[in-house]
Amino acid sequence: MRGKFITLEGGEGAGKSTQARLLTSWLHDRGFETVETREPGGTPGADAIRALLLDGDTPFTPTAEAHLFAAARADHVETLIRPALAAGRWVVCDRFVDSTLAYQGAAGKLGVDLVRSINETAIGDTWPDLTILLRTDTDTGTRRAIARDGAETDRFTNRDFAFHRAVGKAFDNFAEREPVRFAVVDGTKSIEQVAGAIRSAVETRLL
Ligand code: Z5A
Repeated sequence: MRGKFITLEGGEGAGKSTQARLLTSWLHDRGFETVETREPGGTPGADAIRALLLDGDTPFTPTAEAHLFAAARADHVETLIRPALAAGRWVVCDRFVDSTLAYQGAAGKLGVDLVRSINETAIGDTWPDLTILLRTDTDTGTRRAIARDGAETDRFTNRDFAFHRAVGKAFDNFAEREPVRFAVVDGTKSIEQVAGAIRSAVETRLL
């Protein structure tokens, strides 16, 4: 039987990596075979593109940037996510296409429709069964990221507050439009409270 595909979305410092780890371990304890992964990245090819996108100084046009995220995603979906699901594994992914729709599409001004069409061949029919949106305000997310990383930033962390607010608003819109795929969780609560809310969403929607 095909496994389930769960993605975690939200702004910077929302707690996605922390919750991806906790959810994967909870699913594993319940007897599911699991794969924990993240975007951009997750395969050697996609990780090489991640380095270009996040760590490198090379400038890209917005359209080129959106295509690079989609190229990394195509490699990730074809070589890791789709085979894992076909083998019955549950895949937990820290960020996926909704991040590109929010960052490059809505906040980056390319537009959600164009970015969606750029991603169509990369994703095919491999859309998430459940997307957990961790809602936090920009201040909380930034404070957490700074407490963790200090002054270290990447190309996206460097954008201004208005950009990050637009990202948050875009995620809210996506969740409103697709209430069956999205579960919205208050990411400002404690790590354990957030983990509990995510487990409830998974139990209600997928088990
Ligand atoms: N990006 C894009 O533009 N387009 C795309 O298509 C994709 C990505 C896929 C990826 O950066 C950047 O790429 C991202 C968007 C862009 N940039 N931004 N902004 P990344 O992979 O390096 O990082 P990130 O995805 O933004 O995640 P993050 O900053 O690492 O945050 P997080 O995973 O959501 O949070 P965390 O690491 O789990 O937690 C952060 C800290 O807070 C940590 O010390 C935790 O212990 C703490 N924490 C977590 N939860 C809590 C709670 N509940 N209470 C208190 N403290 C907490």
